[in-house]
Amino acid sequence: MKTIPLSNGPFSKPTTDLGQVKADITEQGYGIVTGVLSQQEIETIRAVIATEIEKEEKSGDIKESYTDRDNTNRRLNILVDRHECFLHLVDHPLAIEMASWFLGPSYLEESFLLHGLSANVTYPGCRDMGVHGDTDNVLPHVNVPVHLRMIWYIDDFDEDVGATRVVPRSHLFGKYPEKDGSLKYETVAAVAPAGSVLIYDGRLYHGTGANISKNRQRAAIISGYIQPWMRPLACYPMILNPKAIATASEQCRQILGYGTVHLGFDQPWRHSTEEVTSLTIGQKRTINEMRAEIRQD
Ligand SMILES: O=C(O)CCC(=O)C(=O)O
Ligand SMILES: [Fe+2]
Repeated sequence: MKTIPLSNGPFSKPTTDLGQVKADITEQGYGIVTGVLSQQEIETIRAVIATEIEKEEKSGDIKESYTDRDNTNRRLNILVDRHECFLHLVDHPLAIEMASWFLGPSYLEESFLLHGLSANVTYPGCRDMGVHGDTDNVLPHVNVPVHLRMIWYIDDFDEDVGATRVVPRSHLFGKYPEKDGSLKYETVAAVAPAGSVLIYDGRLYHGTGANISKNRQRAAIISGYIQPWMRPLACYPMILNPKAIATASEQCRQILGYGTVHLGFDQPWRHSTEEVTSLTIGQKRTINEMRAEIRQD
């Protein structure tokens, strides 16, 4: 088997400097921001994850993921329905700043969309996930950035506990990795303390590391943001409990897909329930403002 060696370093290092993180994402495909979540936020999320996993284990309704090699990890989806702490990650100021920067302006000013929001918890013995690109779920490889990923570290991520592994600069390889195992890629571990966020271009080759620790778990919350003209992994207005987002900001609801510009051609969702339609957001500008933008004469 052929192994593709790492590109020349130095590689992205954890930092609080968002200018540096943006430069790292552009050049290396990923950057790491430290000190984003407070101790309180980390503990709340960790406790909610533990309770939710326990519930699923008791009910026997455990969601397996085809992307993992075995079931020594736990994945949780539909997080927004489970606890409000996850709603705060959707429109967290860091997510808004980075997604706005990465994705640029949107057609008719509709905000970018949430492409996924899930938890991945690995335990000792969990094998690595294998190198992949996240955007290959949604569209053919494109040579522009259209998908920003964020991994929120709920525990300390180090080599032993299976920190996410990345192939620096692979966002520029121009194709996704082979899925037949014929090529192997050297990777580096994105090591950083709990409360940090790994932010990467959806084209970056990466994957969960193997958890070879004796007795430590490693919890991650994984989110993604895409252009509103792309199709997210989930149609949140159809699967979320409207009560769970009753307090969400307008921007948060738009990110979750309640904007009626792209989903409805600016028509109200006339056949949804009143509870759902009351959460939708239409075009924010007047017709004349929009006309003025495209015709100056
Ligand atoms: O948990 C991780 O470290 C990464 C998981 C991942 O890459 C994925 O679920 O696509
Ligand atoms: Fe991934």
